[in-house]
Amino acid sequence: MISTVSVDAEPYAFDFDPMQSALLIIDMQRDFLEPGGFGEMLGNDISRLRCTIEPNRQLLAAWRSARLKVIHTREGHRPDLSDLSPAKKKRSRSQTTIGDIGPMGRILVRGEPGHDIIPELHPFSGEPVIDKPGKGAFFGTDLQTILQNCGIRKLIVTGVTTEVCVHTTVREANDRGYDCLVLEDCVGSYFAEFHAVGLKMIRAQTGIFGWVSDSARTLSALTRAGLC
Ligand code: C5J
Repeated sequence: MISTVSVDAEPYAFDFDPMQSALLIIDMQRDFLEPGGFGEMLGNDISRLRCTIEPNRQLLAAWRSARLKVIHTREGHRPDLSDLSPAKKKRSRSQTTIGDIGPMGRILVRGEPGHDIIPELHPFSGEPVIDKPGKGAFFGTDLQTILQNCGIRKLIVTGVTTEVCVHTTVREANDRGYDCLVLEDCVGSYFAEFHAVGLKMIRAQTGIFGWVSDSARTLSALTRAGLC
């Protein structure tokens, strides 16, 4: 029985008990990542997010084959938009905004094609999917209840975007007592400088928000531990 996996990371090794840890994949949704989606419609360079798909796919395959816990999140709102605050609606100021008809259905509305997770990383049945109305995965969701009930203490965090939903979630997790490892090739931003600084902020001051590593070092730690 493996008790600890040790991942080479910054600012120092991230050690985790695989039975008390979960892979948390943030918002790998079609509207953010796919050609013709809302993200691209706003003029963003989606290749900066799409480069995270393959490392996430490999990590997810290893995680599943080791039978470890995976949790997915999606940012989005109820079809009647009753969980969309006026402030969030106002701040998404482009001509086409949350709830409007976009290239892949109503933008960031649950059940619409663009709100779905990309096929490469689509959840398997039995894997929890957290529908979140905000940037952080803890706000307005039952994520904390699920983590507590499953005995999860540490999170390996991937997804998009580095400085928005990934960062907010890591900060929320940090304040709730969870240790977070963020994998730099598995998180992405439309803005290169925000990605770089976002990661730097996480590992600064001996890991003020957590640890940073990458998929290769994580996979090699799983292999060393005999988990893949
Ligand atoms: C996420 C966003 N998922 N950038 N959303 O980061 O609005």
